Amino acid sequence: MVAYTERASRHSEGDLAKLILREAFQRLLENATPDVIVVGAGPAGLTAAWHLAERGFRVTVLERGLGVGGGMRGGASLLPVGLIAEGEGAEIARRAGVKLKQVSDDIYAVDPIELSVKLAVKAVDAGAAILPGVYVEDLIVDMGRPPHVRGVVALLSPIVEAGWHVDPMYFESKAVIDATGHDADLLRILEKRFPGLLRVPGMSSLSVWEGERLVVDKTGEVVPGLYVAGMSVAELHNLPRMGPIFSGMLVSGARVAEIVASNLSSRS
Ligand code: 48F
Repeated sequence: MVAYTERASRHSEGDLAKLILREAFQRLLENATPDVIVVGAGPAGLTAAWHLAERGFRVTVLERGLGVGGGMRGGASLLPVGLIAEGEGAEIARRAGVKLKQVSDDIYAVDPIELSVKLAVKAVDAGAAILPGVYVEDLIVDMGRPPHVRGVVALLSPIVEAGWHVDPMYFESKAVIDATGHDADLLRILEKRFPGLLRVPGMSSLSVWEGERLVVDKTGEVVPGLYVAGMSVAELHNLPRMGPIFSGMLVSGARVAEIVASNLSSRS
């Protein structure tokens, strides 16, 4: 056996704690007031974060879980495969360096874990920060009809799970993207807080190609400052679900990034 001979650092455990605290607070400070907050690190949220960060926007992704990839990680009913149709979604996956295995003339199979982590790597390499274990439970709004969304209110997920009453933290930004998937949490918060403003009827039954097309078509701004991408779009517009085919999620993420970028540039 080879001995591990690396010299022990002169820093005590207390020193290490201070280094961690200083760096963590520095990182939180840098990410509390980004240009764009993306809520949810599923395929739509990660793609949006990547495409916005690539355009030079400061992006913070808040994810209530510990990992990235959202619902995509489980593939097709825990079978380790996701599908991607030829076109813009496949092009986005290729740009992320994901291996696409052609399984028919215009359909590819992908490893959902590879797709999850490579989208996250693209987002992080482009400069986005992904903060795990952060549960968004409310919005910051300028009251009005419609309200103008200026950020989110968040708690650490274990606090929410424990059911404790602890006051939350704020994250402020110029744009917020609801990429929370089937939860459509931010839309449901608006529905509850502003009665009559919008309705979130939930998605419709499965119809793959219709769902893929419409989820991209309906991606966009819901009220000033709040945008929607991925399966939240289907929940808002009662669109068909599509199961473990992820092209529409990637394209919806790219589309919302385009819309946010164009609005922020024209409104600044
Ligand atoms: O569910 P999710 O993967 O949403 P998506 O990006 O993609 C949907 C597909 O995975 C698949 C599908 C395609 O046919 O139907 O399901 O639209 O990712 C949503 C992420 O948001 C997180 C959640 O943990 C998941 O990782 N999330 C949900 N609510 C909150 C949240 C919240 N309130 N605060 C923070 N994160």
